[in-house]
Amino acid sequence: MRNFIITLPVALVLGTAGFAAEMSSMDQNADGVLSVEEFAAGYTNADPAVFVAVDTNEDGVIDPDEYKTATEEGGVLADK
Ligand SMILES: [Ca+2]
Ligand SMILES: [Ca+2]
Repeated sequence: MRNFIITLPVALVLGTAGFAAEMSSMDQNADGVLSVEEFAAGYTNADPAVFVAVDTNEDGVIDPDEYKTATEEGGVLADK
């Protein structure tokens, strides 16, 4: 009897890992969210208004969901 290996969608897995690594590299105090200072250090050319635009629930920090939305296609941080 053969064993069948189910191939995971590799691109999706790698994309998720890349996003998490990128955010954790900016999360200097490792609390899982980006403060305005951490964001500014990671995006030195970003206008302060961009932080406000990314922080959609207006709690003063960028959480992983907000960061992911902002960096996806069409988001404020998406590469055009
Ligand atoms: Ca942080
Ligand atoms: Ca937020």
